[in-house]
Amino acid sequence: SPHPTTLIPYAERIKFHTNPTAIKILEIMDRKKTNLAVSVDVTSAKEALEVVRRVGASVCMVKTHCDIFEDFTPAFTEELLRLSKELDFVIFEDRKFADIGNTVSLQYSSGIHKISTWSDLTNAHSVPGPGIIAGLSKVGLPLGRGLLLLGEMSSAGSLAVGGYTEQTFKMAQDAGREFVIGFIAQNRIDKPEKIGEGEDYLIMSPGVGLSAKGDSLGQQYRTPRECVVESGADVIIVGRGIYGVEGGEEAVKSEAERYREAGWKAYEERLGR
Ligand code: BMP
Repeated sequence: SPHPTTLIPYAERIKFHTNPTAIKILEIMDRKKTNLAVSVDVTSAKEALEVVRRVGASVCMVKTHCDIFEDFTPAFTEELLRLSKELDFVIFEDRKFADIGNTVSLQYSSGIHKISTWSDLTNAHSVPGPGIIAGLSKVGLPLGRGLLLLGEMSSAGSLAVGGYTEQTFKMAQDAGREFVIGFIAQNRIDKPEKIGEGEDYLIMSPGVGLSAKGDSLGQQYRTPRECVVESGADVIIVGRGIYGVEGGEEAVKSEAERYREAGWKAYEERLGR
């Protein structure tokens, strides 16, 4: 039987959250009719902004790896922030923090990237234990930011399975939902028997492709329908499937729309509409 959370429309899940970023994501998804996040993993910040201008209207979220950009400057984040307001999306820096609390608090707030100053959402591995959540929360919570834990990964041979995944879920649950708003995962790792009434988590799944099955480096793709209907994901994350499409700027824009439509159609199917 389907996971109870997956039977509730995005807009009706807003009331289960206090974190401003979680609320903003659900509001945008409902308003723009999109559960699509685009990952702009290009090495030029200038090019990344061009992709964002093309796809921004189709997505609820833009995901970055800011350490990939050869030309990263504060001007990039200023423009990304401006676009996030103009085109109505949330910014997710996919930093995958993985160190002790003190170190991650510095990595989050400082250095060249100052991630906490511009990114609504970021994520962390559970490997170091709950101190990683405390360290990031110290910086991010006063700014209204949100955090996802990596409960599972899309790549072949991932060690984030079984007991690791279960304990990651428990770590998030123990931390409370003020700051940890959900998971990067391939399934609903918030098992119905483990959650209470109104305990709502956002499950975001990367490894999504409508044509390719994977790449040569372990990535594995599923379709939007497999993610949203069969596995109950709330957000689908697409990178190369969108920005890597051949045919130039217009093709990137229409591919984003194609994924948005596929993701939304799957969402409506799971609601029984
Ligand atoms: P692509 O759709 O091009 O394969 O990109 C997937 C994106 O999602 C990459 O930015 C990658 O870092 C990220 N990702 C992933 O692929 N699998 C995971 O389990 C977690 C991720 O963050």
